[in-house]
Amino acid sequence: MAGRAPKFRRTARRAGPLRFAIIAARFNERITQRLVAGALGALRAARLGPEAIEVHWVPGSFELPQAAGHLAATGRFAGIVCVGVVIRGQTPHFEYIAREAASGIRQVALESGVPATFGVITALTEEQAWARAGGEVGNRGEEAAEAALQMAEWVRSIQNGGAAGRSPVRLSRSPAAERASRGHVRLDQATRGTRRPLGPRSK
Ligand code: DLZ
Repeated sequence: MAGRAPKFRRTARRAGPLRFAIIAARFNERITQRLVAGALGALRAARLGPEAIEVHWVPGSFELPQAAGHLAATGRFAGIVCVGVVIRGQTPHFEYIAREAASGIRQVALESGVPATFGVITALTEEQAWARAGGEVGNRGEEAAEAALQMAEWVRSIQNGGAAGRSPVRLSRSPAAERASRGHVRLDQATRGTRRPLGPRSK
């Protein structure tokens, strides 16, 4: 299935002092480079300068969530764009890596409160991957960066009293995630002592 991400109206947006990270998986690096270029293009089009963008490389897509977790915990980023290329091989390895990358990135976003977006191509062939890395089906890196920009702006708008927030939807973060984002402490420090121990619940 090949879908097109919605185009964002660039003129209506000011990115301000927000900082963004791009995390890129080295596996299938030649294709990933195109995703990084797409993501950088989208962030620069939002008038973010080099000082507001960091690019970090990890070995493979499996490592993307780990790196995203570390970067989110620094409290330095308004959004994190994860890019990688997973191509089906002859074993189910592909499924594990793709699933772990997707669910891990989602988990980081939900637990940290920092938007982390999924710019990972999951393709059956290398040809399909190139088509989604700036070919005829778009650029998943660019799309993920656009999504991170939109989410970061939306998060900022609701934190500023909802001035731009006509939407009735409100995400409530856990007190721990709130402390982590405000005080720049690591989420595991913020949650220390607040978690219910594992095991059967007593009544
Ligand atoms: C091992 C592996 C394989 C087989 N395929 C891919 C792939 O298609 N895309 C990708 O990004 N990474 C792949 N990897 C590497 C894993 O993501 C990971 O780096 C290693 O399993 C080490 O944890």
